Amino acid sequence: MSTPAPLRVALIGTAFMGRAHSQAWRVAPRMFELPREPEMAVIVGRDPERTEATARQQGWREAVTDWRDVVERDDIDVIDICTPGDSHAEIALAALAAGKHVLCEKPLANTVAEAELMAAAARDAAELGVLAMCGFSYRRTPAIALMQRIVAEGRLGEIRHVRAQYLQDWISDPDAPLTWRLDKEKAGSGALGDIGAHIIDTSQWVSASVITAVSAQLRTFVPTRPVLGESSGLGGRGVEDQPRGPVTVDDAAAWTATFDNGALGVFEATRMALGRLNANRVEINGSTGSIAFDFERMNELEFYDAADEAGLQGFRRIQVTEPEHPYLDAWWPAGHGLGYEHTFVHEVVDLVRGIAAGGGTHPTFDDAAQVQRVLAAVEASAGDESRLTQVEAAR
Ligand code: SOE
Repeated sequence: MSTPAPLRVALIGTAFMGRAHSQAWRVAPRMFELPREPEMAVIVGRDPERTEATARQQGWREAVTDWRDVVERDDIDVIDICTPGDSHAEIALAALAAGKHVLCEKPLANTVAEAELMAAAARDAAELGVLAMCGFSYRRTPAIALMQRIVAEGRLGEIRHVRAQYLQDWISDPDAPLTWRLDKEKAGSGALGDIGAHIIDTSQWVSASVITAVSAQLRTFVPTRPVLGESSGLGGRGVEDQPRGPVTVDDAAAWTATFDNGALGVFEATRMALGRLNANRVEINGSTGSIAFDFERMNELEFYDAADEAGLQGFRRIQVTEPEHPYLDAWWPAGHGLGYEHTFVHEVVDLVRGIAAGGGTHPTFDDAAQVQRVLAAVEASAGDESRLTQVEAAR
């Protein structure tokens, strides 16, 4: 029997997501049985020294500085895009046109128009057996995957409420520097697209339903921030002497939503919730049960079953670490727990299996374009003050 051809990967981006994905490509074939062996062929980054260093540290064979030099190479099968949102569409469209499988970080793009072009290109590519997947990595948190399974089994009955929050606090300090994530041109939007996109994706996936309408508000609490430059050193000056530049995205977003299954959604995404570091929470209430998750306790899922005996009812805490739980049979004995990085490992496992099977992976670019349409609707709603009903002043 011939050995299946390796899957040669080029990853674009050396920052947080570049490192998270590097770790995933390295670990996935060590812990899971994969139908094709990923080969960490090339890493791409604009800064040659940093890219060389990342290649050495993370285990990439080659380091190059321009993605255009790799996207059509015959010795590359997969393009993994870990750059800011403003370059996703250009890279993904070029890669799909060259017949490469694509994994693209979230949110899929910076606009609905780009996202829809990407989704159309992905549909065409799928006809030729080329796969495109968007990196909504939290789908691969075992507890969220279990949540999806429990809801799909109908254990919650008719879904009534979807309550989702993604709370961080990393820019609560008004002197936290102006990064690309606070620049609309680069990032598309702020907390909304960065972390709100995750809870939109999770809640639509878990509830097997899409959001059809929203009513929203956005806030930018700190309108200017210190510009620290590439090195981010202050060069002996205090932050108060640094020039400040405009924040052009939201710090926080809140909205209500209508789902096409009739459920009522309440959403909140913020980078200003002091003390909440990565509180990615989803709770769903149905006619026969409820389910709740918080990423700050990522190995647990709470489940309430209205069929439980009277007097013994209550939320049960499931430790999602058993071999019966999604992805867990490849890992540690029950109770030992997984971390954030495992979600990316699972993403790579599912992608490689999908490529070998010729399809079936999710989230597709179509799923991700639907998230993009919700993001756009939230911005449109928040931008239209006439949609806010004023409370009558006291007389
Ligand atoms: C930053 O807010 C961030 O890193 C997001 O960009 C990620 O998608 C999320 O997983 C954690 O927070």
